[in-house]
Amino acid sequence: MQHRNVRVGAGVCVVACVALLGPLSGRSTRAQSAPAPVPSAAQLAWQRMETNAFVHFGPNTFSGVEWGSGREQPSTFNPTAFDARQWVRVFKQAGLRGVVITAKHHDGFCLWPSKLSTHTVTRSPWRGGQGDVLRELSDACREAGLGFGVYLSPWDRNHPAYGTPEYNKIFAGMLEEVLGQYGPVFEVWFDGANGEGPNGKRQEYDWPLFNGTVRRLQPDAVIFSDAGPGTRWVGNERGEGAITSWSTIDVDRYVPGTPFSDELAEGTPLGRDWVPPECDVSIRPGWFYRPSEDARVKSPGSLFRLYERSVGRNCQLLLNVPPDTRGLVADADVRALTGWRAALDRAYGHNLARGARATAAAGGREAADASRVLDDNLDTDWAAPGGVTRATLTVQLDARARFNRVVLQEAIALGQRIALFEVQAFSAGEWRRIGTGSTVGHKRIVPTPDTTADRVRVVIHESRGEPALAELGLYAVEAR
Ligand code: FUL
Repeated sequence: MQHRNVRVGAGVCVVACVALLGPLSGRSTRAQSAPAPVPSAAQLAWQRMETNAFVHFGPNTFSGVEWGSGREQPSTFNPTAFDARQWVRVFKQAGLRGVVITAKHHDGFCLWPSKLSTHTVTRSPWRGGQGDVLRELSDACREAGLGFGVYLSPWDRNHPAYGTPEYNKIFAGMLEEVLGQYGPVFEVWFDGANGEGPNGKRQEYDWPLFNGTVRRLQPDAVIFSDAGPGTRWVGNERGEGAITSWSTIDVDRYVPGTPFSDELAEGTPLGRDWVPPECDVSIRPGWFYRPSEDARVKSPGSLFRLYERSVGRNCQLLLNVPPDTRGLVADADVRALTGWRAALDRAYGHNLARGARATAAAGGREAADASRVLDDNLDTDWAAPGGVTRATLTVQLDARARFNRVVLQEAIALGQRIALFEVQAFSAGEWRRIGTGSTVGHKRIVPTPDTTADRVRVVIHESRGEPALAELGLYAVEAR
């Protein structure tokens, strides 16, 4: 996603507004008149995947450009040792749960033998023109238990029909090919970029046709575009979510390629539609592999920070790892991913609050079932009693522990509710604030100063409806 953003005045009202205007419950006419949106079962499963691999692969891998012209020879595409199983092995070891591949990038080159284009693998020397990247990758994903997803660029610099109404039917036909023959697809990624410029071809995309085709063939696939409807672009390619991060927007305000992309990171607190943000970012400076960037692969520490600023801010992380000209994940990327996984395991492998005692007070009384936030089960939660939007949840550890991250997870099957909270630790005879936050959502990682305490509490000040927490964790991250 690369847009020339136009800054538009109508930003979203986030927590500052909440704090100024008072509790959300009882204030919002929309909250009163419409039920708050919740994720579909497919979105819920998708959000729990947390980190997935993005794979940019195609003629650009061999030509070294980011945007192919569509005039490149199909013979450009000729990986010498293609092995989708190697990709999947590397991704799985890194903890990534699914793979989204550029089935067709802007150059129009199809990584599967499409009957609707002449710019395809069939015209390449790879596997004697008999190859099908999607077949091999989807098989490898299925064997390894990873999700298989596809990126398709509507913008097509090769197809002769591009710029005519006919193209919409062709693009929908390509979707049918890609979605109909490779088994379940967990995500379909529609790129909003279009660099045609002032004298370029203009194409009015038929989004209802495209989205309808996905729904018909893969009803459980989550559809990505700037505007959703399944997941939305976070509005930057740095891989960073916003500190205030709502899973909701009003879908009808946005289109793919929206000029309002600066609003997408935070979302809309009382938005009508559940469309959580996704952070796409490359492990390298470019989206496609270039040998000259082998020394510029992000370090494990940098990937770790990306994780905390994406997944830890209620976003999905779609990490691009582009295979090289052999058709393999390059050694430098394998090393970075291995180091990243080790860092994540060291930091988040052990919840210091496990086995602790949790109690909650809400609406002036002790509330039951608080232990559910410590049962390591996202399907159980503690919720404040009906009508109560302020609550305090206290965790008593057996012994003092040192930590510097507090991880909260809302029971998002019920919607996203928490809008303002703080975290306190009991030390030197009093409760001290160690962190504050606005939204939580699926996961919120709150960095705190190094703290040693045996009692921690989360004080929820504002919530759109009764707050419901599924999990709470305390973790110690090494200085890096
Ligand atoms: C952008 C594209 O133009 C880039 O090439 C890349 O695919 C990125 C993920 O999205 O819009």
